[in-house]
Amino acid sequence: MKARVIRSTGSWYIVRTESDEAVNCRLPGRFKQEIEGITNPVAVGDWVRIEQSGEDWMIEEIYDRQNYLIRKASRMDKQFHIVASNLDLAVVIATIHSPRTSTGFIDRFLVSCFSFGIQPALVINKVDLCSEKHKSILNEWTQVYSSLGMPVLLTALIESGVPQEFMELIQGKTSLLFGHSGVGKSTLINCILGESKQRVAAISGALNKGRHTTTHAESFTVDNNTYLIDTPGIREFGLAEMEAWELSHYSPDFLPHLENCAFNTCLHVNEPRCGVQTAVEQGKIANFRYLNYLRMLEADFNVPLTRIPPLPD
Ligand SMILES: Nc1nc2c(ncn2[C@@H]2O[C@H](COP(=O)(O)OP(=O)(O)OP(=O)(O)O)[C@@H](O)[C@H]2O)c(=O)[nH]1
Ligand SMILES: [Mg+2]
Ligand SMILES: [Zn+2]
Repeated sequence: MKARVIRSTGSWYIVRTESDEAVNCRLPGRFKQEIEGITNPVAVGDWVRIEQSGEDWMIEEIYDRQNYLIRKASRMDKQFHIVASNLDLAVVIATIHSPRTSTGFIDRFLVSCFSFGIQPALVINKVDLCSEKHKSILNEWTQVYSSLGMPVLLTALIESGVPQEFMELIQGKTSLLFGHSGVGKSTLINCILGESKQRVAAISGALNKGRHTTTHAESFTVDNNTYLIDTPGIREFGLAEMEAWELSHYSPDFLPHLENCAFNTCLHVNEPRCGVQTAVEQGKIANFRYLNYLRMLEADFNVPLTRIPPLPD
C-alpha cells in the first residue's frame, strides 16, 4: 500500500495512507545500512510502500524523491540529515529579534532551495516587536529578498494571525516550515489549524534561542491537498551536495553578472575583471548578500578568501 511519511522519530514512523489513515510503521534494518552518511534513511514527506507483517506495518520501499532538502547534521559533522522531501515550497521563518535571525542563515537556506529546485519563501515574523531601528532592516530584507523573485511576507502571528496571502501561497502544496528555535513555526501551524496541535514555547522561553520546543519534523493536513511540515528549530545550516563554483549559480542576484567574469573558474573572491565584484561595487548586488556568499565559500568549501592575490591596477 502506498503512503506518505508524516512523522519520524527515528525508530517509529507514522505514515498517512491514501485513505487518510495514520499508521505506525517500522523500518527494516537493511535500509539503515544502505544509505551511508545519512542520519535518516526515511524523511517526512517521503512516499513509501508499506506492508503488514503480523501485527506490525513495515516500510518496504522508499519511492524516488522528487526533491529533498538536506543539511549537515551539525557544522563539524560528516553526517547529513534529510530535512524533508517532495516539497512544493520551503518557507524560512525569520525574526529580527527574539531570536535574531542572521541573513547568513537565510542565505544558506536559499542556496539550498535553489540548488534542489524547491521554491523558497520568506516570512518575517514578530514584526510587532520591531522598533524604528529594526524597521530599516525589515525594509532592506523585504526589498532584497523580493528582488530574488521570492514571496516575502511580514507577520505578527500573535497579534494579527496568518495573512490571507500566506494561505493562498500554500494552497494545494506541501510546504516546509524552517527556521531557528523560537521564531514561531509551531505558532503558525496552530494559528492555521485553529487549535493547539503543536506545543509552543512559553512566553518566558521566547527569548531563549537554545530552547527547542518542537523535537521532530511532522506533517500537518491543512486540507485535502495542502500540507505543512513543522520542523525543530536549528541553529546552523551546513550546505550539502554542492561544489564551491555552483554557489554563485544558486544566487539569482549574481546570475546576470556571471557572464562578465573574465575567467570561467571565477569564484568572485578577488579575481581581476570579475562581474560579481563589479556589481557589488555598483550596488547591484546587496553587500550583505555578497559577504554571506564569501562566508559560505570559506566555511563550507574551505576556500581561503585570499585565494588569488589581487593584481596591481
Ligand atoms: N511577540 C510575538 N511573539 C510571537 C509571535 N509568534 C510567536 N510568538 C511567540 O514566540 C514563542 C516561540 O514560538 P514557537 O511557535 O514555539 O516557535 P518555534 O519556531 O516552533 O520553535 P521550536 O519549536 O523551538 O523550533 C512563543 O512564545 C510564541 O507565543 C509574534 O508574532 N509576536
Ligand atoms: Mg516548534
Ligand atoms: Zn567573478
